[in-house]
Amino acid sequence: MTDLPISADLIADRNHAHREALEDDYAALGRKLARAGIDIDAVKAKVAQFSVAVPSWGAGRGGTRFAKFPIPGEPTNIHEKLEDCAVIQQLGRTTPRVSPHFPWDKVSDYKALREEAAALGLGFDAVNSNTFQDQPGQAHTYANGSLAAQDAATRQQAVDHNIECIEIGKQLGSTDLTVWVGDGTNFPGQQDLGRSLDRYLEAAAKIYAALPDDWRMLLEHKMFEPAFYSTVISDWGSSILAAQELGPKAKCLVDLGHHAPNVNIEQIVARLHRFGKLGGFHFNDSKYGDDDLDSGAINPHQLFLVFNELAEAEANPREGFNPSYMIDQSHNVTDPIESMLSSAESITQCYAKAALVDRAALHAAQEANDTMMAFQALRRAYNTDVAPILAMARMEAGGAIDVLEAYRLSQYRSRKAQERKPVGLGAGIV
Ligand code: LRH
Ligand code: MN
Repeated sequence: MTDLPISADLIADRNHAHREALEDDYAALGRKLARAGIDIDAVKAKVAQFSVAVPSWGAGRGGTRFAKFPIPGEPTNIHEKLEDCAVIQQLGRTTPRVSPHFPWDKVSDYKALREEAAALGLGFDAVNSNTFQDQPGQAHTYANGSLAAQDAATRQQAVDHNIECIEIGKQLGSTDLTVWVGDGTNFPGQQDLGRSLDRYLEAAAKIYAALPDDWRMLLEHKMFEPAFYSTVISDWGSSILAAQELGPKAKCLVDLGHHAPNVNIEQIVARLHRFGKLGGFHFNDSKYGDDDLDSGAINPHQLFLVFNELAEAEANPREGFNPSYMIDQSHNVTDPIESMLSSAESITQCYAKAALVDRAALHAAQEANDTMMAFQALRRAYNTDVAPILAMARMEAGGAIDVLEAYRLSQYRSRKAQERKPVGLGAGIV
C-alpha cells in the first residue's frame, strides 16, 4: 500500500487525545446494553464487518440544472477521485469500495486503475452505465431514450455501452452492473407506455445475456426526472417484473430518493426481499424529489427502518440475499469528503441500531398484537446512541475517532487546492 493521503501520526495523535473519553463512553454503553442482555463487543464485531461503497461521482461537487459551485481542490478525474475516496476510507474505515460511472471515469488502462486503487486501500463495487447523456461523436442521440428508444440502432448502441461497462468491470474486479435509464416521456401520447417497456425488456435481455456467471444486473427504478410525464422503469413494481422477466441474475436496486414523498420505502425493501429480488441500495436522503442529500440528514428514522427490514431479511435470507450497499449523493454545498464521512457514519449507525433491536420481544409483541410494545422494541434501539461502538470499531481498524476533526486538521483540501487545476463553472450533477 502506498502512503495514504492523511498522516498516520496525526490520526494517532488525535486518537490519543480522544481515547480515554471514548473508552469511558463505550464502557457505560456496554453496561447499559448488558442490562438488556446485549453484548456490546458482539455488536462492535458486526459493525466492523459492515461497509458501504462510495460513488466516484460523489467525490466532486454536484449541482443542479441551475448551477454547480466548484470548490478549490476538488477532484478533476478518477485518479484524484480515488485519492479522495482513500481519505474517506482511511479516516472512517467503512467505505473500502468505489462505485465507478462510465464514461465519466473512463481511462485507457483499467488493470492499472485497479492496482492504483488497491494501493490506496480501495476496491471497486458495482459499475454504472450511462445512457442518459450523449457523448461527443456518439452515433445515435439518447434524446428519445436509450434501451427503450424507438430507434433500434439507438437501443443497440445502449446495449453495446452496457456490455462495454461489464468488460471494464471485469478488469476492475466488479461483479455488478447498475442500469438506470432516464427513458420516458414529457407528454401524454409521446410514446406507447406498453411498447416502451417491451423495447426496454428486449434490449435489457441482450445485456443480461452478456453477464458473466457470477455477475448481477441491478435495475434502478425512478419515479421521474429527467422525464416528467412517464418513466419506463418508474417504480419497484416495474423493476421487479422486469427483473423476473430477465432472470435470476437481475435484481432491483433501491435508490432512496427515487420515490414519491412519504412512500413506505422499508416496505418496498421487505417486498423485494420476499421475492428474492433485493439487489442493492443507493443511499441518500430527500425532502421533495431526487434531492440526493446526505444519507440520514433529513429522515434518519426512515433509514433506520430500512436497516430494520434488512436485519429481518438477514435473519430470513432468500435466494441470493447479498444486497450491495452504495451511497449516491450530490454534494452541492459541502466538502464532498466531509459529506461522505458523515453519511457513512449515519448509514453505519442505522445498521448498528437495527442490530440492537430485541427481535424476540418484537416478534412476541407482534404476535400478541401488542402494538405499543412492538413499536417500543424498535424505538428503544433507535434511541440508543451507538456512536461509541462505531468510533471504537473505527479506531481499532486504524481510523480516526473524530473523523471530521482529523480531516480538517490535515488541511487535505487546501493542500489539494495547491496541486489540482480548478474545475470550471457549470451546471448539472457532475
Ligand atoms: C439517477 C441516479 C443513478 C446514477 C445517477 C448519477 O438519478 O440515481 O443512480 O446513475 O443518479
Ligand atoms: Mn442512484
